[in-house]
Amino acid sequence: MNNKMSIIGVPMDLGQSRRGVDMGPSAMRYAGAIEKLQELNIDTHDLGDIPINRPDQKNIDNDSNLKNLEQVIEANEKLAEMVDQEIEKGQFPLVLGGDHSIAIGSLAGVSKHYDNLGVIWYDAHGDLNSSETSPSGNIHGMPLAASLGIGHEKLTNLYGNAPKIKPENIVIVGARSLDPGERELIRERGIKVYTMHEIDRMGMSKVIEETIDYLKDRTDGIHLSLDLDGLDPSEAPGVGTPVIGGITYRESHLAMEMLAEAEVITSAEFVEVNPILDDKNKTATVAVALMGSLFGEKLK
Ligand code: HAR
Ligand code: MN
Ligand code: MN
Ligand code: MN
Repeated sequence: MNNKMSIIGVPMDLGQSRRGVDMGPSAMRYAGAIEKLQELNIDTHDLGDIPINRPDQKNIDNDSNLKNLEQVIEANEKLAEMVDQEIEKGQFPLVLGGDHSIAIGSLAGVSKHYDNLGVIWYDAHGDLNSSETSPSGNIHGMPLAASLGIGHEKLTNLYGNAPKIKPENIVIVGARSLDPGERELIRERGIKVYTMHEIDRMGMSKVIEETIDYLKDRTDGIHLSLDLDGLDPSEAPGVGTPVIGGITYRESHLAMEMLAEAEVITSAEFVEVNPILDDKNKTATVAVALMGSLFGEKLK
């Protein structure tokens, strides 16, 4: 793996409706993210947090029903530019969220550098809604769709023309809460999904083995987008939209170790950590432990 890493914090909570996820980057730093990476001899540069402009009142776009659209766009443009620049300098970008709407910016920036960017979407949700299919108007339920070129034009064409990624280069792991429109899209576009059912039946080891095999040949880089709500709420309670029956810490730990061994991940983000809803910063601590595994703790 690239041994030079840039950390970018995105204290964003405008892509959903529960306050506190904007403190996710602080919570992960407090849980020792930077020290963990430095212990692994990774040359780590913490670039701090991207400034987020808050709307001064409740802010729902009239035409599209999207919440905080302008602010989400503005922050994601800054993030995309930063991620793009860091890769240009030869750095591995590690983005700390913030709600999952920030994946729009991460993927927009990363995708500038790859013709066939792969994406592992580790999440209880598909995040494949558009303004038409979204039950909530929350943009954190839309980043994967937006990156595929589906949804509001200002989101799909953010920092470069749509699409940023191709449906056949995506693997979703851990899904257990998919809206009807998301299911349809998965079927229509042939997106590969390992739901909790497959993880139960096959085991995480086989799931990740297949994921790596599937993505390795067809992609020239792989972005890991890890939503902490992919894990079970008993082990990662500090998330805004918990769904029971999730991935265990041990399974996640194994998944990260296997990705580290395969040396396939070229950029990553850890999102949806909400310390206000957490139990003594447990979820950020889990996130930092998983970063350790992903960035080679076992191999050193
Ligand atoms: N699918 C629902 C929606 O679109 C809930 C999405 C919740 N999303 C996240 N990110 N927490 O995965 O509103
Ligand atoms: Mn340095
Ligand atoms: Mn998500
Ligand atoms: Mn989720």
